[in-house]
Amino acid sequence: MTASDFTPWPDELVKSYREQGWWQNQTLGALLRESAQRYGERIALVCGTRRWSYRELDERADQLATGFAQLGLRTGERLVVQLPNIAEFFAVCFGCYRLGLIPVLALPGHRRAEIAAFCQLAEAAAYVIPDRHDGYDYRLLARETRALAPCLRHVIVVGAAEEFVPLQSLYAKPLALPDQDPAAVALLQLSGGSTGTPKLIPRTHDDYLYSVRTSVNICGFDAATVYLAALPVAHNFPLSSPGTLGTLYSGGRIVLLTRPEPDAAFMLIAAEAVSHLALVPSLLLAWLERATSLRPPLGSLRLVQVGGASLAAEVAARIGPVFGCALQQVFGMAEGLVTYTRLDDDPDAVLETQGRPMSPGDEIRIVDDEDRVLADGETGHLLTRGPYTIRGYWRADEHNRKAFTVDGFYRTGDLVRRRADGSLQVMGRTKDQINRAGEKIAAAEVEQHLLSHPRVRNAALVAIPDERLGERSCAFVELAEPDSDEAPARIALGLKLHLRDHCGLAAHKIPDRIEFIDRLPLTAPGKIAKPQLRALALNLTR
Ligand code: J2J
Repeated sequence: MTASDFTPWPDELVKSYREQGWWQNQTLGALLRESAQRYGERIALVCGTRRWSYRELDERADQLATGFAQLGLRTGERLVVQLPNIAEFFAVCFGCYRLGLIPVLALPGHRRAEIAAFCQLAEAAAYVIPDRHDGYDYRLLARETRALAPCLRHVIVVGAAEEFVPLQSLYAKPLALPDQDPAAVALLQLSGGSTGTPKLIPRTHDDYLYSVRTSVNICGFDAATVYLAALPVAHNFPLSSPGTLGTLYSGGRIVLLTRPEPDAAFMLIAAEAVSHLALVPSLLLAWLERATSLRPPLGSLRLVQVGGASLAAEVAARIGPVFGCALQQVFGMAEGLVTYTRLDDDPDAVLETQGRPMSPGDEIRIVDDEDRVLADGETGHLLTRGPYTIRGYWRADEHNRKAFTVDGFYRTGDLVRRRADGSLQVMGRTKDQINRAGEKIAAAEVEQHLLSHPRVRNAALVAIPDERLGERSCAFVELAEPDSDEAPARIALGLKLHLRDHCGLAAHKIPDRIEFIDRLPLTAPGKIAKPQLRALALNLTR
């Protein structure tokens, strides 16, 4: 790895994080080994009709690590892993950790544009996919990606592999593997992003495990926890806050939900006696509505965590009466910082705030536009650093100079205020992003793709508030030849197809609405006036 792959914490902080026992010199591979020794035959994973014990998951990880090595993959190399909520996700990831391969955690919804970019940026040596999922054939995507990313030496398929390598063939008789370095990068998370190119987030074993263990303590996970993984398992929230890793650390059981439909979820909750789950607000809303009419038996539920996007207090207040369990608000980011409301907080704090940072090592600065620290109660930019917040994105030196202060604080792009009790409230954001049902869309990325269409002279993407999704996207487009006879709806459809088929963008990034405009409004320095466009979009939908 080169220096800019990963920006280390300063030496004196590393020393202090170790002295305080925050970083414990353990790898993710070792965490599973320890849990397997402790919990052996207990069930770790439920995936459809399959049940894997801790011992079985541990063995599969060793077998795959060996299989990966025999395929010629080497410690420090990257694999783009794009798997849905299936047991193999865990076998593959732990196989990677054991060999020191670095998984790039892509989401099932990503398509050619995203996957090719991840492969190129990470110089990935392999790409792991399911054969099909949710009606989509990932082998087609693999063929397209291969042509764009010559660094890929292998495509590994869960299921029918066709010309690729079947994952099944990689479960090899385990050979002894060298111990991995806990200070090394364990995995690459995806950033929500606000620029035209995706950013990868290097998380080390030390820092990630610290966040998992601390989350476990705050959220009360233990060996009796049955965690329903309803969100995509690769996402930072269900992976580490405390999520599936927290469950495996605690000796609990992970129940995998392949698609987050409420009816299937309610059946699984009842059948497996699920106690904990994590949702984004849009899913929560859909589940609450369905549960209100269906009245499913949800007596096993103890805690529903909600995060990833703003949760309205009225919606939050319905969780207790409808689900019969407690709520925890979670404000987090794949870059690091996670805040939680505590299980013993006043109801007011739980309903109205996004909680407090999980670690005493989290430093929070709320500042004005000139980086001057603001008083409690004032809304400002949230900056943070600490024992599990990255100091730099993967291979992004130039962007890092903007995204981090010189003293290493990460500029989150979120606007927050702090109450006297220390709880944070998320008030908005400054990053040019759309938070659609918890999925982050970088406006610049979609705008660039729109601009690649010959009919588009200029384009801007903004968020419109949406009752169900939280936000949806609206693209304002200036046409090169605005006087065409073609119906606007047809041109809009053409642009959407261009984004999907020509650019290969994930479905959630295709604008929900496209509006044509003669001239995009500009600010004095000549930048597109997005606040004006947001107001315009709001008016159009009224
Ligand atoms: C408002 N905005 C929120 C919240 C995140 C736990 C929980 C969530 C994420 C996550 C995560 C919010 N209210 N409660 O990684 O471990 C917005 C903010 C934030 C961005 C990060 C975790 N919770 N957000 O959502 O990397 O804008 O992580 O900066 O996907 O989501 O997005 P992401």
